[in-house]
Amino acid sequence: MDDGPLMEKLVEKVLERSKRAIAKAITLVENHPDECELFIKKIFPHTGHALVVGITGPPGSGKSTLVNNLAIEFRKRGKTVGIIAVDPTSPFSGGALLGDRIRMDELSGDPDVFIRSMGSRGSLGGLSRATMDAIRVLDASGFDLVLVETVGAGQSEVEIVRTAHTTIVIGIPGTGDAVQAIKAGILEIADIYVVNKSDRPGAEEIAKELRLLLTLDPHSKDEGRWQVPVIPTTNLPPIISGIQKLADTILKHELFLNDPKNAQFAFEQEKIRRKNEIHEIIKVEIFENMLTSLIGKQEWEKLLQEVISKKTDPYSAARSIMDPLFR
Ligand SMILES: Nc1nc2c(ncn2[C@@H]2O[C@H](COP(=O)(O)OP(=O)(O)O)[C@@H](O)[C@H]2O)c(=O)[nH]1
Ligand SMILES: [Mg+2]
Repeated sequence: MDDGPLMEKLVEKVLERSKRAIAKAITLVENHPDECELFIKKIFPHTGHALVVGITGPPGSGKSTLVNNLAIEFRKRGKTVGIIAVDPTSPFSGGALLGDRIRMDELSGDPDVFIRSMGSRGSLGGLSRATMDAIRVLDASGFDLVLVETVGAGQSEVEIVRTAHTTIVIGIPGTGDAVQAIKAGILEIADIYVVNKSDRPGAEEIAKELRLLLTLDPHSKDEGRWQVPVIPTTNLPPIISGIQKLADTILKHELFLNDPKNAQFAFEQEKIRRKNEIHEIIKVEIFENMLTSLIGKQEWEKLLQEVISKKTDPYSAARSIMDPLFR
């Protein structure tokens, strides 16, 4: 695509919330970093209206199913919903039951819902950057909410989740999730904690345990501080419960962020998000472009060999590559 009329047309169509154009734009941000840059430049002034909600948790905890039901709930309330599922291991609703699938079809036929999964095709740091840009595309298209499902696997989901205004962390009974979440620092990123599959035994206990752990944070009672709620949910047809409360809580969190009393807090959060994004862009640039211009393939091989044979150490190797930058 050139940067002329075709790109202009795509921008125009994305702003009109054409599903075809949105799909095309997301493919562009995934696969064509050069054109992506110009495209994002053009849509950027139209962004900043959507509430971005990140949903993270271990594989199989019911993220896709929950996102699905949450989208249905928000549609009932007249909100438009964009969904991005970042799950390299399984596509959207991959392991879901037939019932879920039918409901998902119902969703994807709705002109006010857009669903897209993104894989881990992109190289180092590429997926988080592509995800941030995909969120931006949906934001510019005027979706009220953008729900982003990421599989909880450590650092990467923390990165993606930092793009969200509201972060929902999911755990399920009987897996020691609560303790795990704390160990992995996952609880700290939660604005809302969901205990899903609460049709299973032990849900009430884990919810209680989490509420207790949350009060142990010395800042948890600070004035103007958001109190992280723990919400049990069930998404096992025909039993669907806790979703309305979850939707209410998400909107309550949005009100909290928009409250002038919390303007400073919201501003600091926004600063972290934008800084994180700029870092992400620089990181990708450095790895993909600058690194290849600093060191040739053969030099790489030689250097790696030296580290493997312990002739040199990794720090010195990295320094030797970066040296020209600081001279
Ligand atoms: N028992 C029970 N099963 C659920 C619940 N929510 C989802 N599941 C099932 O858990 C499995 C994994 O769900 P999925 O949404 O694909 O999980 P994800 O990998 O986190 O996206 C599917 O078979 C769902 O039907 C729930 O509340 N209770
Ligand atoms: Mg999933």
